[in-house]
Amino acid sequence: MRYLHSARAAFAVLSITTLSSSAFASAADYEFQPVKADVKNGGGSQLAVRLVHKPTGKPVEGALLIRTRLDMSPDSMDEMTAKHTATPTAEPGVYAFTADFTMAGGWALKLQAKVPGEADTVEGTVVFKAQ
Ligand SMILES: [Cu+2]
Repeated sequence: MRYLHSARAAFAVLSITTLSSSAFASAADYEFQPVKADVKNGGGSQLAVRLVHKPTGKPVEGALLIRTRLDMSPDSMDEMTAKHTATPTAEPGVYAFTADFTMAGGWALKLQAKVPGEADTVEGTVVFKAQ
């Protein structure tokens, strides 16, 4: 009975490993890129990222951004965050934000998104320079 239990546990671990490695491969096909890495410092600054499907090079429309964070980790200030809100854009595959920067320097926009036809969450980090 004990043997049976551990065998089942081993099988479960194996299944999870297989599942996550194949899932990682497909979510890794997507990349967030800066539209323009240099942005204006201060309040009401505009920033935008393009989501690209790397194998085809095509912009990805209709992604649902489930979590975003804008912080100064590129300048070793991980705890320094900036308020930002999503801004509508007409350009396909482009996701724009209005941000209130409080300091000049490097800012990382960290994104988690659900992409149509992709089961796994797509993650990315885009670095901007506010000046
Ligand atoms: Cu700072």
